[in-house]
Amino acid sequence: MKNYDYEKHVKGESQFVDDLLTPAGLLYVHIFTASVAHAEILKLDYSEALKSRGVVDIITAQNIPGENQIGGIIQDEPLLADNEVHFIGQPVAIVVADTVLHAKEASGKIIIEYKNLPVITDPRLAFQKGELIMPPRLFACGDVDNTWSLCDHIIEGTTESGGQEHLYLETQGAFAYPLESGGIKIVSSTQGPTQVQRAAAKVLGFPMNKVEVDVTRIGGGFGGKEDQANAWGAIAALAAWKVKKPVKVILSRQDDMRMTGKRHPYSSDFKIGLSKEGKILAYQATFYQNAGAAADLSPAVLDRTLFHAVNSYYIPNVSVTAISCKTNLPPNTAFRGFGGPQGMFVIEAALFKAAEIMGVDYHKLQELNLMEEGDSFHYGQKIENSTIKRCWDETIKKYDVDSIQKRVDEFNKNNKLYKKGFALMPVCFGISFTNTFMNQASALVHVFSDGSISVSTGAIEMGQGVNMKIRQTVASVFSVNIDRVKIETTNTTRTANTSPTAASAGADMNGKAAEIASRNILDKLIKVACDKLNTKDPSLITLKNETVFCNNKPELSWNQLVQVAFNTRTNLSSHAQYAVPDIYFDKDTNTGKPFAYYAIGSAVVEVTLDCLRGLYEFDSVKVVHDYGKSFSYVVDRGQTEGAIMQGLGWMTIEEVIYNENGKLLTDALSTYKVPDIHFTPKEIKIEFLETVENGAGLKGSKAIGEPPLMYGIAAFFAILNAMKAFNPHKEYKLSSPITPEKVLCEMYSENVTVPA
Ligand code: MTE
Ligand code: LUZ
Ligand code: MOS
Repeated sequence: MKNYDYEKHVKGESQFVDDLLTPAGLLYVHIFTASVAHAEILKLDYSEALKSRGVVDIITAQNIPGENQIGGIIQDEPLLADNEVHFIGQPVAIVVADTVLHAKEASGKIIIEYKNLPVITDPRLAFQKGELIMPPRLFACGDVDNTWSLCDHIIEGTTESGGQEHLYLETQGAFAYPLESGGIKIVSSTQGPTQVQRAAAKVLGFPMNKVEVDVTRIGGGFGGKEDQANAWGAIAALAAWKVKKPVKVILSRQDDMRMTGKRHPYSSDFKIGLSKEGKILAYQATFYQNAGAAADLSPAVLDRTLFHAVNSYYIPNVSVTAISCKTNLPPNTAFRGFGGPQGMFVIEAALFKAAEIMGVDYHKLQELNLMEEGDSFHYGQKIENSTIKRCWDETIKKYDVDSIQKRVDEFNKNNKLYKKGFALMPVCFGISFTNTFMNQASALVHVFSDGSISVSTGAIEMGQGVNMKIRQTVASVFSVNIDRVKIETTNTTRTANTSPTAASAGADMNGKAAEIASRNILDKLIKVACDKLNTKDPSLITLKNETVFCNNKPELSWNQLVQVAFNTRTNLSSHAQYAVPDIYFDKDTNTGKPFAYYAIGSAVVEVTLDCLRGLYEFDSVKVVHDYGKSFSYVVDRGQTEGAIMQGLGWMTIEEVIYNENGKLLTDALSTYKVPDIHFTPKEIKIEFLETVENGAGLKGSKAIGEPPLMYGIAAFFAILNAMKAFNPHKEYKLSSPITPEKVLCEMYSENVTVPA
């Protein structure tokens, strides 16, 4: 099954915010931002800027008619800086002009004076100073304190994991225009139209029904537009309201990189206790999350770190604490995996270190501790229909890990300046928003009198193929050709109170809502067919390949059925809501069943390291993944490959660097390296585990958007293994990303000489 969107992308026909037709008289915005990371604003003078050519208006916090507040979870983030600035790139004033150039020119004439305040960029320092987003969170089970004395091995250590730039191809942006009703319509590049609607309504002091948000598609989000599209939507709306004209704001790539938050960097401490056989008895960790200057989604990201702190392993005694630390950086935000990868990296580092000290293979230690069917996580949820071991065993068998080991050992014996390494990575990722209330979606389906079908849901197409999956779902309910089904733009007037398309649950939840709405209409159509064909037994009526059968005899075409239904005044529209059943979580005890199910799989990654230059190449990434019953093979495969690349990048070459003044040094693609075609592993093999239908997923499938990203974690340990082959006696830092520069510095510190 092809994905229709890919065709449009390749032909350049897909329309992103900056491509859409705009109303006449469009004005443009340039945002004047803070140039220091922490300061009191002593003076803001834009009188000269106002006189600059083409300028229509300049808007500051003082002009906001509603609340100057866009914080989602915690109300701690002004749309425009008021008395203080808290990070470089924080919006201070909105310059509206007839062209982008004129807006930018005027912005340069704004005069601002600051009284500098202390800048904190390090989460541990923020913690010491008591700069927290909220009180620390603790998840625990068993009794860690009384278990250490029973352990044969106790290993402690510290890890670092870096930030990550989303680098969606379409930068952040929106345009807005006043409506006749006095309301505002916003066209936004967002994963969360309802979130943009809510933020804009609050800033304007409007009820939500006066703000309409529409999204055709977005050019990637990766979590970066789950919450952080709100500001630009609200800025466009505020400006459109103030000047009473259509207004567009599109961030340049450099502004986008400077102004928006990224994946949260973490600094973590761990302590792990094992029996002499290698069973993990106790695990303790403290995660210092670098949240940036406001909460944004940090509290939710923090929770997912705690949920996934044990990855796929059974550990009877766990105590994990996470601390959201407030620093003077742009507020960090959702990024594919949403804190899960950060948590998993630490337990993998702990196991890697333990294996090193115990003198056993890292992957043997991983294997020994994998969860068994019916084991519980530290927050109480049992793993049911677990495929953790099956995926792992298949990976070992199918890709012959023993022979990989032999090949790597052999290579390393025969080569001095090149070394190979490999590592495995099991992944178990919970599917559902960890905030239970967010697990709802809705859909509106119309069957038109000519038999064509229109579907509106809360899902945002961001390249992940959700529209394709929903189209397939609706077409299969009606047994019609997929070309009959059109997915409409995502619009808050047609589907209200939606969750952002995130947590990998977009296709599951919106697809199920569309499925329910379609079934409602189908039920009515079957009644119509019964009447028309003079039968009282609806079970005799079946639809197949656009044909209505009665008692297995073809009787009517789809078009005829719809025509009869319309003529008999049958309701051919349905709205349906889907709420994920049987999930709950108690935020006081931190126990419950937060996830509908788990996405599961295993990977093995092989790398070749050039020990003279620090450069590395991935020989292969080989995966066995449980997709449930995949019904969109091309989409699922594409998601897996893309997520793997993003995971590899996060662990290796992508390095977000701020200096001590809070200035982003890696604000362009010349300084921030991302995976490209040359970086791509020479071989990517993906095996779909044959498995049963997953009733909690769409058409028996499993969510796929985020989970494979975490296979990339194996890249870090594969490289570390290659470094160990070069110099077995050195203790390497557990600090990612492990850039080529870091590889060199690590391997050649302490007078290590190149072997002759
Ligand atoms: N794939 C593409 N091409 N572009 C994206 O922005 N975002 C990822 C993933 N795959 C993304 C993507 C993230 S972070 C999530 S949560 C899921 O898609 C969201 O879509 P889904 O819920 O439909 O899987
Ligand atoms: N967003 C969110 C998410 O609000 N809650 C989540 O649990 C989540 N998980 C993954 C990605 N985004
Ligand atoms: Mo994805 S981080 O849930 O948008």
